[in-house]
Amino acid sequence: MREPEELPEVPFENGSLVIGDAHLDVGPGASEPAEFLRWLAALEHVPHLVILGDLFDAWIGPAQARLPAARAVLAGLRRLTAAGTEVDLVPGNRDFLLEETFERESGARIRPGGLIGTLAAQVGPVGRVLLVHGDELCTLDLGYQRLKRVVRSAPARWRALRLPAPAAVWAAKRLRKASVRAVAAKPPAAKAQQELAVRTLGLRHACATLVCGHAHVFRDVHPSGGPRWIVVDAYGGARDLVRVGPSGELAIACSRDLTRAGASPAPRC
Ligand SMILES: [Mn+2]
Repeated sequence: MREPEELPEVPFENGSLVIGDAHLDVGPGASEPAEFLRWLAALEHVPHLVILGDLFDAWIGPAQARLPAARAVLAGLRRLTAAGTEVDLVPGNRDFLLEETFERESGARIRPGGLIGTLAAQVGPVGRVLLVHGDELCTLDLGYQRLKRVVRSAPARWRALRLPAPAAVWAAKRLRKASVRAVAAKPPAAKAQQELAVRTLGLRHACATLVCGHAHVFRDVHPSGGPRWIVVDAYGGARDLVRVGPSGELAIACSRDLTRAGASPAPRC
């Protein structure tokens, strides 16, 4: 799937939720991510759930969907969408190979490049929330942005989606190791998300708020001349959730606090 210039707009109703970076291990031999599945199962009256990418620590293509842990997550999402929750997923740098098999089996929609949530109670840019994974904000990391263009190009995707499962698993591990080595070798400034990129994206899409993940460290700031910029913690962190309120306000929360009493062990936050 190509990343479109124009992003889709979806109504962001009262009670809509945003999470990111769960990094679920759904590889061969992985057990079902029980805590995440319990959390999904406990969601009630949620009109919309947006997952800001890196839901999976790696996704190798359609073969992944046949592994037991992946099937359990697909089934969990399917129960949620069947119960009436719209689920949108922005692919991250770890799971950019998510494709139609995932959509068909989960009922979720993949939104390459992100989407815009529109708040009913607000007009103009104030009523528009830009939702992206967040790796596109690391604009000083030229090597990474170049690699991203090549790896996500149509020919590379075509090859990756047709690899037999063992070859794909092997390739995913190799890529992951190379990426860990490359990331460790970079100075922190080169890996950081850039305010200039936040301002540029906010202006391009006329959005007064940008919500992303990828950095795994919460932030809620208002750069001058730019949109309000929220980075959610990786799923499981203390501030890993954005919830839309009745007047279109965005509240920062913790995913555990939404879980019904008794549905999960003592809350971690
Ligand atoms: Mn990421």
